[in-house]
Amino acid sequence: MKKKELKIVVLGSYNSGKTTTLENICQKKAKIEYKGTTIALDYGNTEIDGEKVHIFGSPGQERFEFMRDILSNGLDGAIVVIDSSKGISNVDEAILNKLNLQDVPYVLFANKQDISSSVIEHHTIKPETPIIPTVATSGQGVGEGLLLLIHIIKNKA
Ligand SMILES: Nc1nc2c(ncn2[C@@H]2O[C@H](COP(=O)(O)OP(=O)(O)O)[C@@H](O)[C@H]2O)c(=O)[nH]1
Ligand SMILES: [Mg+2]
Repeated sequence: MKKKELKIVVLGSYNSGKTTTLENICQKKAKIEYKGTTIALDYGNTEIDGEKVHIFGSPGQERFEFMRDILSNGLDGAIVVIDSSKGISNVDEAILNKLNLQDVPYVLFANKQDISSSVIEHHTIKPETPIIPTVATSGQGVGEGLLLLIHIIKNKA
């Protein structure tokens, strides 16, 4: 089935760089934050190859799992933003397990490469999962990573 619009959700731990990533991708955006931390959602959209891409950013704290579930309803793909200096957290592990079960196309952004370039390895990461080194604050890798995800979504459809 072909759809004209895509829904992508940005997932990951608290402070990994999800909001910054979304801000870098989207020309238009809105965020709901309390003291600089996402408490409900970020939203933005962009157009790629004439196609509208809706991007939802989720809160990363454990207690907001319900919000991640709401935002993940009907998603076409996901970006999991990892803080490379911290590695895979419990929240990341839960997110990856869920995505693997749902068979949702996703890419990992190994973010904060400017402060840590350590390789991310974890048993929940499948060998075929693309890991894109990013610096969300400068935008490095972010656009390419999104294009790759969209490419994977299209090839699956
Ligand atoms: N050094 C560095 N800091 C980053 C990067 N991406 C995000 N940050 C910072 O990390 C903090 C958390 O970012 P934010 O996007 O709010 O994280 P979120 O909780 O996942 O939405 C902010 O101070 C950002 O400026 C990065 O690539 N490198
Ligand atoms: Mg945020």
